[in-house]
Amino acid sequence: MSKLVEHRALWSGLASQADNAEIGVLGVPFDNAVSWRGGTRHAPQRIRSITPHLGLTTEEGVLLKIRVKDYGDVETDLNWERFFETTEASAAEIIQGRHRLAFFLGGDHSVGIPLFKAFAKSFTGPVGYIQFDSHPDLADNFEGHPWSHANTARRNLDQPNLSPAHLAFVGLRSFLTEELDYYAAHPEIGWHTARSVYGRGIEAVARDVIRQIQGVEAVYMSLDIDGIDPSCTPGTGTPEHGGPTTRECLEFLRLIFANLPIRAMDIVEVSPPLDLSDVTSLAALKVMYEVFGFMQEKATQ
Ligand SMILES: [Mn+2]
Repeated sequence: MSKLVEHRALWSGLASQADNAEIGVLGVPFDNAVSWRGGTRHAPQRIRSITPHLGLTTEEGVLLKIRVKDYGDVETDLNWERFFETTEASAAEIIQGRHRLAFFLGGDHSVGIPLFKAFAKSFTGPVGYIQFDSHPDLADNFEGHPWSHANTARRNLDQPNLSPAHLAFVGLRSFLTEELDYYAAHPEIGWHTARSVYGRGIEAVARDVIRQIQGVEAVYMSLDIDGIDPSCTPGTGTPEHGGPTTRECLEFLRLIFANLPIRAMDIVEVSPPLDLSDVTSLAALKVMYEVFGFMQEKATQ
């Protein structure tokens, strides 16, 4: 096989069937929980379809050698509750497997509920949860549902080993009154608005998050693509202007991965039908490949 052809494979040729591959990937193609515009169920396949066209290096020129075991997608199911149960069970297997990092691709943000549930149950000690998002998703009920994509962080707090003191948000700029009330009652939550990122710089914010989330066994990192400014990631159902750039998101993740025990990450709310020239799927992939590089760096330390 010539060098040129080697790259033209899933995950740029990093795909592996090894049970101890460093990264385990699972797609969760579900968008029944969106409040407005959907399409995120197409994201896992769209994102995978681009990977054969990408090179094998990080932005710093590190050649990626890490192995990626792709478990495919959770099978769709018209029964929402059963779908969440299947998602939780599939995620648990990956988190409890021999991978260093479980990587989940949504789907709307509601899929984060069963994913985090599987995560929290996989550890006996306290866990941390970081959400890079324009919205805090702290509503107890949204449009009559406790499981919508506006309830994710609130449902995650139902897990006994996640406390508000180990929950941090970055990029916030859109709120429900109920969410502001919840934060007022729980000021120990890390609450970093988009404006604070702009004013203080992403590094200062990342350092705060690292300082806050200490003493936990493992951390789950959730990236809602609408946390990034829609000038970078327009293909999403509820874009919010005035957010951090993809650059700032990458700088944030670089520090977080270097300093916290991140064991799972998701990217949610990418909607290929609402996208332009695949730039949003490409942003998700940029983030993934850089994260692969961070994990590779950690492995060699
Ligand atoms: Mn959001």
